[in-house]
Amino acid sequence: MKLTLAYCPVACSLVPYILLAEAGAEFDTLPVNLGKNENNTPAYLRINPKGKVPALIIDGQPLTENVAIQIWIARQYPAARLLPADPMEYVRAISVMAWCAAGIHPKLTQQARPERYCDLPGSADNVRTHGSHTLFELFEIADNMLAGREWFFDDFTCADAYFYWCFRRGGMFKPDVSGFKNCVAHLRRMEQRPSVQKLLAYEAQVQAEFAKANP
Ligand SMILES: N[C@@H](CCC(=O)N[C@@H](CS)C(=O)NCC(=O)O)C(=O)O
Repeated sequence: MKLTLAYCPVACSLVPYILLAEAGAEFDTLPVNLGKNENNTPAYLRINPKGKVPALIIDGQPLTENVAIQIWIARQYPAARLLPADPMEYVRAISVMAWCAAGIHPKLTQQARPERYCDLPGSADNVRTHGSHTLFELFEIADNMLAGREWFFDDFTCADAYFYWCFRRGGMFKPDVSGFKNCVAHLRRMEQRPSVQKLLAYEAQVQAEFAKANP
């Protein structure tokens, strides 16, 4: 089976990268420079008409939407146990993933692309500040979920990889997220995983390639 992950550094496409690495899958990547709007080229829009990463191309067939891609990886590589075996825990893990996608991600976009939320001149800072309040409320909820736990469930799952991205991305914006101690500890735990170390090395490599191509 041939797998190609459409990927951009720092973006949420790092989640399936980590999970494919966790599963020991063989895959290659299609680097998409969002900063250069490569996600809206005709060639990329044929892969994902929504103009977003990630997309996982499976034997030539693109699969889009992070939650669906993660479930596909978990089901394709059951030995990696990327989702809980217990049916109730399984859907609870999907609940956390859906929350990352539909609850947290839009608040991160509000920080990164405030002009998509309000294009009144001079409104960007207000949009960001307003959004960061909600983002903090969401991180508070996650901090409580992670209290006294290593992972969201008994073992590492897709939900951990997805929340890792959310919290890491949140930390890249102005609001200081260091007060969310359990989230910070979770992030540090994630950074110990070989899959995340592989991702971080790959991310740095692609960032350097992008910088060289577009100095
Ligand atoms: N609903 C999509 C959202 C993906 C998404 O928004 N990806 C961002 C990167 S984190 C993106 O491609 N942004 C490009 C843009 O919006 O122009 C999913 O969950 O896969």
